[in-house]
Amino acid sequence: MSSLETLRAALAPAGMNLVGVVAADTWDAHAPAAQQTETLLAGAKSIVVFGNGGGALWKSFVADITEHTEHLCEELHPLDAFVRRSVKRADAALGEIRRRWFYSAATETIHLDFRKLGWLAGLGSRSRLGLLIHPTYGPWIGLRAACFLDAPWPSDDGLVPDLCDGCPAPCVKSCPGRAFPDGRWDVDSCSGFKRASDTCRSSCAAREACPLGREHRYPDLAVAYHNHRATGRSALAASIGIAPGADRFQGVGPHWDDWRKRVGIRAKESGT
Ligand code: B12
Ligand code: SF4
Ligand code: SF4
Repeated sequence: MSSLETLRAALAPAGMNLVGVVAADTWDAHAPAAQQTETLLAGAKSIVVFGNGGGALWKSFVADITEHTEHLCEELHPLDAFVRRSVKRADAALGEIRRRWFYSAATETIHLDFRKLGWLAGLGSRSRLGLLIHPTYGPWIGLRAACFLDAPWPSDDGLVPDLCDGCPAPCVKSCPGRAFPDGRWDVDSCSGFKRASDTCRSSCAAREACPLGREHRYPDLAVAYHNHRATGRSALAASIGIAPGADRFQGVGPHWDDWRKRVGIRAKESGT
């Protein structure tokens, strides 16, 4: 088995079932200097990108926190921590290859543009929703980790064609927050609405309206967890029998505005 296959097999049980490879030159041609391979891992030849399609990651995560309740109670961002532990375990598959891992968590100090990375890795197309959407899983995918490697792994052929092409855009019509002022998702309109109203607390009507990958929608608890960290997290804790008060981070809110400040939103549109 190649190192890629071994790594893929090691991360699949954690629910990271989407894998794509980008050639270093391709990434460098699309990335700002601070995110190019020369800066992040000089000599890197390829980048492998891991994501999750549908509820597989959530299922593995819930199994893990059910068995080890401290993985929920003691972590500020338990799902991100689960991803990191899973990657650390799988990393041995890379043997002596020089590499550097990056994560998509909002608390990272280096924010790779994971949607762009996923797109270049052939994991989906850009969408009106602002999310990368996948031919099978639609908007129900997450991008989790990427590894810059000093190894020329074969990259995936071609980009996924525009999956919004020809769609009557129910996402736009169903958004109560008018967050698509020019027909595409706008972060300020969306976060402004979320600040002013609780309507989108447990789910995003625009994401729910996309016809692609409906059967792969995340479980309700996962949707709630991603949409509102405080209420979603308490519902998750209750569902696995964690007593109220046992979770050190119960009540931690969604931090939308904090995250945006941290990553210096908005980066200039690259047009790619
Ligand atoms: C900060 C952050 C936020 C902030 C700000 C969002 C934003 N627009 O940047 C807030 C808190 C508001 C937020 C909200 C959400 N986020 Co968010 N967020 C991030 C984070 C941590 C950093 C994003 C970043 O660096 N932004 C700075 C620059 C890059 O942003 P930008 O200028 O808006 O981005 C433009 C470029 O990407 C450019 N672009 C250039 N080339 C290409 C190519 C493609 C294919 C695409 C799509 C875009 C693109 O167009 C973009 C849009 O104008 C990323 C993880 C990561 N490291 O990428 C997750 C991430 C983007 N978020 C994600 C998700 C799922 C969400 C939410 C749905 C939350 C939820 N409930 O689950 C919402 C709604 C997002 C939406 N509709 O786009 C996913 C997206 C997965 C996917 N399928 O695309 C990511 C990748 C995290 C993950 N674990 O998968 N998020
Ligand atoms: S979270 Fe609400 S306001 Fe934002 S895009 Fe979704 S439906 Fe619209
Ligand atoms: S509903 Fe249609 S336009 Fe909107 S994101 Fe899905 S495919 Fe694209």
